[in-house]
Amino acid sequence: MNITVKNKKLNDWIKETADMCRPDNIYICNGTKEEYNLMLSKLLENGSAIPLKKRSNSYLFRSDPSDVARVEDRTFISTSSKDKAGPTNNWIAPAELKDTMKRLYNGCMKGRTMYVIPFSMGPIGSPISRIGVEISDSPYVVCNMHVMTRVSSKVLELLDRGEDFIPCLHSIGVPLGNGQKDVQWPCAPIESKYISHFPEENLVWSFGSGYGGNALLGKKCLALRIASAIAKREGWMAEHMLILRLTNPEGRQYHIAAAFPSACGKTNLAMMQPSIKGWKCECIGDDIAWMKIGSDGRLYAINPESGFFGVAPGTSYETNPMAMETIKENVIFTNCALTDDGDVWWEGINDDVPSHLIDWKGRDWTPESNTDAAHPNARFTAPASQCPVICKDWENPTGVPIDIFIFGGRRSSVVPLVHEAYSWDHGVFLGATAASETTSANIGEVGYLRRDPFAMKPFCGYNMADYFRHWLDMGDRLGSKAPKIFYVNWFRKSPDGKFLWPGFSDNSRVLKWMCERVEGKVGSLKSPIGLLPIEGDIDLNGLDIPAENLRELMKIDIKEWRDEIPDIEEHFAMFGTRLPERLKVQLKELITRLG
Ligand code: SAT
Ligand code: MN
Repeated sequence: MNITVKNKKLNDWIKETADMCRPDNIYICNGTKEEYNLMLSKLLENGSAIPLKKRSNSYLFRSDPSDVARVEDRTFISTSSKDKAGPTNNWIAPAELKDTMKRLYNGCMKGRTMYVIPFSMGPIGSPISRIGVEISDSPYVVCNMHVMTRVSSKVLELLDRGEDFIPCLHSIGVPLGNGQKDVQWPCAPIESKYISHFPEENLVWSFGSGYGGNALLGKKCLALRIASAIAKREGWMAEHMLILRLTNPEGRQYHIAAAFPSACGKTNLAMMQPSIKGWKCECIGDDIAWMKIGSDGRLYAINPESGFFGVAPGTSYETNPMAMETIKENVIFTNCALTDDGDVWWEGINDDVPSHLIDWKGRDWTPESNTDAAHPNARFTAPASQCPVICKDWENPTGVPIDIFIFGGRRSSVVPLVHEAYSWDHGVFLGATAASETTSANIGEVGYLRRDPFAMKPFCGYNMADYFRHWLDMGDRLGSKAPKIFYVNWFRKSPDGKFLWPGFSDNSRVLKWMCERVEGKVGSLKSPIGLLPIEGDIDLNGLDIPAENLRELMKIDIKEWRDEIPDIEEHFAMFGTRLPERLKVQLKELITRLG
């Protein structure tokens, strides 16, 4: 071990873990550049990292083809009773799960180094922040954690002074025999992968995967699943939301937090550059918001992360120029394609498709190949500080006061471009019934419609019915200071399968309407599903969109909406008597309005 750790809990945990996993070495991380380079030199040496000639200090990694996304089927919320985890989570009793996993962890780090990564979610030392320590046997994880969280010896100092931390244990699950050569992306087979959470003791155990949220445990595991359970107990919120600041031409600032499922455009919206004159958008976070009620009674949000783990395919100077600027240097790319001149490439990055690439599986690829060159869930890991439109308050420990909540998802039909909730309870109903077509951010079928309440289905660390109740409670506490709630769908398609709305920077038009609703500058039309913009109130200046597209975008087909009801009823029935009465009332009212 390279450093002595004074914090007793940490010291004991390191010892226990080492006894169980039996690594060859233990290394305590300090978050420095030198350390990052040291990890990379190891990764270069064994062929895992491919340096990119075209981007300074940037590297490409190719995962094992079986390890390309989060594994929701293998993700567990292990509470003392199944009921506490609720019907939307996989559950195994803690003793049984720990038993199984201890057998897997036994000797799993042989031939490897065990890295101890002290990190802070949120600015180091801020009262809103939480400390975690990840133990991992993957140098790729160490590098990613450097970018996505604040890894620092200062965190160790806080621990030495007695601060508490959330232990997050990770192993890729591939011990090495004497002299055995490592593979490029070691990981365990799917049936021995486990992403386990013990929210009653603030503990994460992950085994078998090296990819994204399965392995970078500060993100979904700590900052969402564990933090949501803590937030419920302590009266705050941990949400799967981007945070942005919109400034109107008069200089009035609005802060928006928006929840969409993984790979539905949170990063694009968070960095969006408005197409409407005089409006400015700045990014605070693209994935997670922690929110607390401030002394003025308003809700304040921070981004606990310090980097972006964004979906590469589809990212371009057209769709997200600020992301493109963010990823020019110091980036870790995973599962992108490689160009012959040493750059990354992915579907949608630009119009010229190279005549030759190496695809994400390391094979030759030409435009005639009928496979994707980059995996659809290929990612970039980049420091948030490199984003040209990062808000100057993005690390302000007080956070920013939220004016607007947005929910949404991918719906090729039924759901209009935008509607506003009638009330907080109605907004909670909109969040609780949110549905989206699935994406490749999870291993499983892509494109089928599923209810994904608050975009938290994969990330809520306790019974979702109690989570709904928590939202209602927060609304009661916020009262007249509660953010207004809206629901959007950028993804509606025409009957011939084309997107009806241009999206991206033109989404600013919808956000502008929301801000004007907050100010009471514009009215609205009552509809069975919520309040709609009055024709002419959404600023379409400079946008060439056929009138029939707009009509189609805003259309509410009563029959289609009536057809949604049985599915909502079934979704709610899952929660039994735990479902808050106030949501049943909302459903009844919707049914009445639909007539
Ligand atoms: O792999 S992650 O969980 O970090 C990405 C996502 O699903 O949003
Ligand atoms: Mn996410």
